[in-house]
Amino acid sequence: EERPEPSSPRRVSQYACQRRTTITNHNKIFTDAFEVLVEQAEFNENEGRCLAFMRATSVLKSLSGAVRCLGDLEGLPCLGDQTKAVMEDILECGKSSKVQEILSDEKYRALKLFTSVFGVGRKTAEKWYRKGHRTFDEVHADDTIGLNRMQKAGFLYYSDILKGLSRAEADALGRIVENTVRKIVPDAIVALTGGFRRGKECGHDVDFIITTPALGEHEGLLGRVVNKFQYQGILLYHEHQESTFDLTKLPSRRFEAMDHYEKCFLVLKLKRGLVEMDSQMDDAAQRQWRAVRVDLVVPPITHFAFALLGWTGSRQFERDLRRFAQHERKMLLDNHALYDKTKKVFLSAKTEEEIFAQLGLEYIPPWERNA
Ligand code: DCP
Ligand code: MG
Repeated sequence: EERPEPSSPRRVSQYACQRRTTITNHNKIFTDAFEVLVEQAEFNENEGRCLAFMRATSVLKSLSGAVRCLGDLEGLPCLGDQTKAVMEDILECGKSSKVQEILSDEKYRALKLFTSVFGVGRKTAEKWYRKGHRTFDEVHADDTIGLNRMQKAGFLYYSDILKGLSRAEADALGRIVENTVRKIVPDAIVALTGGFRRGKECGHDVDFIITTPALGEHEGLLGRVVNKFQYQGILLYHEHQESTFDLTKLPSRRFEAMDHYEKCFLVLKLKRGLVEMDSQMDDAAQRQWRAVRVDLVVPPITHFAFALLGWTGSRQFERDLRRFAQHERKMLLDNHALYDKTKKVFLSAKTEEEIFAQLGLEYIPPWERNA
């Protein structure tokens, strides 16, 4: 197997799943700017532009040093004229005029604000903007707008949720989730996934995959876990989605489609004192708890590795795993399964390592998937 020299940027793969990307980003000045452009393209439903800037962002995150001039980009994939023009601006003036323009754009600012609410997606934000709203006060004052349960919780716990969680808080939650689950099924598996599994220091939520070694024992588990949270007085909000899992279905081509496992989107009370108190005490900090977002996903044990791989992310790493599978291997991959289109068979796997091996990819550990 060919293994590119770490110092040579000339053999960087166009696929994020063939690059090693730690949380250390030497090119934040560029990737922060690109992330604004990605978001703007998303709001405008410009898929091509969105993808171009996402891929460029991801390539820059994988580099072992800062880009100091456009010449440093020679040989790197996914960096087209548009991305280079933005980078040139930043190299010359310290910032991009295009990005500055977007950051002060009225529509961008309103959509960015609205989508920062848990339960408010691009479409809802757009609807509110079209009604002429620019602030939360205007949204709340409009009685033609009906908020769903999730959005109500989103506004109720807005500042707590926006603040996200630290590593220490995620670990404290992990202990709570694990203790609760193990009271029901003593040998249950509770695996931290998402950004914290990749080694991130903070995140917008904590994601867990829960399953049981005995097939079938996972059924009904999630409902009982949520009941226990309620009983403990820490359940602030939950949306339970039943499994729509179908073993005969082929892996979905569409990345953004949610998977079919039983899952629960939660807002839980995290008691203070489990982790260090904040030094500055604002209103919310006077309380003895704060609201945090938690996602629990429950696949059957037979599909644990696929669920874990799919939920570990990053989003770009997942996108490129699927793209690699399809274009380089004629295989379909999603959070449930891997299907070989040539042999017309499902390829099973017990571990992430096995999935990488089935794809003919060098194994990339979670902390190097921050693409
Ligand atoms: N995921 C997915 N399909 C979706 C949503 C998420 O495959 N429709 C995967 C990719 C994500 C992971 O799940 O990396 C966790 O999703 P999060 O939104 O929680 O993202 P992160 O945990 O990576 O970041 P953070 O929570 O810090 O924002
Ligand atoms: Mg997460």
